[in-house]
Amino acid sequence: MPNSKEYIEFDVQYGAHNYHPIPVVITKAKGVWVYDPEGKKYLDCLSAYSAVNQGHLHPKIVEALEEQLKCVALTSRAFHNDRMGLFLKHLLDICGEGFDMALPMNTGAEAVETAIKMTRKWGYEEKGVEKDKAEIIVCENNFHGRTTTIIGFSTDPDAYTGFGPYTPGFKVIPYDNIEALEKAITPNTVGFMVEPIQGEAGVLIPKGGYLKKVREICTVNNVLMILDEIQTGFCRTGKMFCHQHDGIIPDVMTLGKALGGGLLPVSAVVSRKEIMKVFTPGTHGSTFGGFPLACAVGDAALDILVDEKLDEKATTMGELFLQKLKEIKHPRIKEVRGKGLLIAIELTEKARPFTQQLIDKGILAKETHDYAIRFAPPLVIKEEEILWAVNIIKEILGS
Ligand code: IF1
Repeated sequence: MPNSKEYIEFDVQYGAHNYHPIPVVITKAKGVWVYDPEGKKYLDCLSAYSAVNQGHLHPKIVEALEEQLKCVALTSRAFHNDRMGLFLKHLLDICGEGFDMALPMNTGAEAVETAIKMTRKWGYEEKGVEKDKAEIIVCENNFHGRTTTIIGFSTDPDAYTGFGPYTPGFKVIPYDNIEALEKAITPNTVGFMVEPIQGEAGVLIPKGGYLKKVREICTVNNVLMILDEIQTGFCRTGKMFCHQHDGIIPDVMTLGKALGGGLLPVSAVVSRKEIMKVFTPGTHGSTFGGFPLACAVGDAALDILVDEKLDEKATTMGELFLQKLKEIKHPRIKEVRGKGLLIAIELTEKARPFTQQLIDKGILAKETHDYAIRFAPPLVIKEEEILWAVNIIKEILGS
């Protein structure tokens, strides 16, 4: 059996170098713990970027997958299947008021692309914007995926350099800046797409009331408010969806990651019929979108969030984690911030060495943009596991 070093060599030799992974090889996982080939265990504080909110290999989600495998896995949308419609109803029921139609896709980026296409077509057919003049506003330091259109409106040079020419029709404004949004809106603006908390940017939380004001401005200007909850959704921030902290309802939501229960890529766009009706047969699709296996896993993934009250757990465990981290007064810590179990420590120095020290002591966390380290464990984490992690962080910072 190869060892970690050899597995890494295989990756380097045969895989494109589009990542610089932390030098840990994961060969087994269960709940909040992952294991390397040498048997070392780590507390997973990344959760595959919030795609494992329910914990690794949750038995009920695995069982749902195994049961569906006895029936049918993939039909394509050329035909109906007995899982998709009921799964989408389940998802819409969980999304609550303001959402009565969904379009299933696979990755988050596909959901974002779907939302962009829907918003543009709605702009032309319903708002009356002149053909090919639709504008969508996005924010600096956004992360919405890696397709050519999406990276075209990224402000991260690593994400966009060398991939031009870019898709036109996007405006970039500062995050958490209402005046900038008001100024950027023109008669051709069809949508404003924003993350309720900017995850990749380092867990940037807007000032209170930001989303409420965005909602008002979008309503007054007949601009679709598109919230990308691919990372903040499904209980990560202590509510089923992050925007619920602000008591507002967006026009469109993109969803993904934890919708797949840590097993499969399952994403979706949710909105209202009068917007989603712009999609007519043949105008959009994908081979796997809404396939029975994904719907079975998605149903179970949603059930776990509700049955295990993972919104409440993310709230209580997140408050504990945040409070304990804030108590660590240390010159190397510039700021500790977070909502629910989406937490970041911003250091006064480069974070990668700190990340390595965490790994040496059995905590898998990842730095984001040099100085911040994100802590986003599965929402099933227990109090004693959080306290164990905090003690290790204290040990390292104390050193
Ligand atoms: C990578 C970041 C996180 C997302 C939001 C859409 C997508 C993502 C808010 C696209 C995906 C992933 C992608 C992965 C690393 C990770 C990431 F660092 F890239 F930015 F989580 F913060 N909207 N985020 O966070 O979903 O197509 O990946 O399913 O590309 O390196 P996807």
